Amino acid sequence: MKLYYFPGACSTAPHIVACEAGVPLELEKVDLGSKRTATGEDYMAVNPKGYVPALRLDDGSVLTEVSALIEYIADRAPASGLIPAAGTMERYRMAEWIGYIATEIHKGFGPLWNAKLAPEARAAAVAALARRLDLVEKVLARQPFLTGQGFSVADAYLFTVASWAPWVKLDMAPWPKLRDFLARVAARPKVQEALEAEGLAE
Ligand SMILES: N[C@@H](CCC(=O)N[C@@H](CS)C(=O)NCC(=O)O)C(=O)O
Repeated sequence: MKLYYFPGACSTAPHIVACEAGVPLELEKVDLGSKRTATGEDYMAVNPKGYVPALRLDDGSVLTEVSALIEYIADRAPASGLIPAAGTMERYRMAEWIGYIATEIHKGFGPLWNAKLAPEARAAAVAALARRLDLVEKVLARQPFLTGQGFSVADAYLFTVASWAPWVKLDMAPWPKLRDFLARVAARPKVQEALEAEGLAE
């Protein structure tokens, strides 16, 4: 399988899941401006949506959307415990978190990447995102990971998007448990492996 990625973008979530699951991945970096890949492929032909991530499967087909990729990769290694079995209530709880992270937190960061955003619009975007992070903070106050005691695909996704805070100048002081979570996840050897492969390790 080949993951089309950009360092530190949301494509890092499926990359972390693959490292944690022990699922081998080939990596191909995408220039999001020119829409060309490192080997010169036309990325729009790979993924007409034009954004990362995309996963080229072994049969040549392409799967897109972070939420689909993290489930697909984790399901290749069920013994890793990164995702509950399909059809169980635990799996729907995981889907609940993945949906929340994708639509409320990942996309909640979106406006903050716009350096030309008017101050009032930025304040409104920060306030909306803060409400979403407040809920995460409450959960992480009672358990180390989103779904309980073990690291899961949802944690890989949350780690990836919440790590954008310094890039968009979001002050994380209101969420100390989330900050602890980020440090705890960053210290995981397989997370370091993914970050190093993307040229992001500290
Ligand atoms: N709904 C998509 C969103 C993907 C997304 O936002 N990708 C960003 C990086 S985190 C991107 O590639 N942006 C560049 C662009 O849209 O041209 C998913 O979940 O995969």
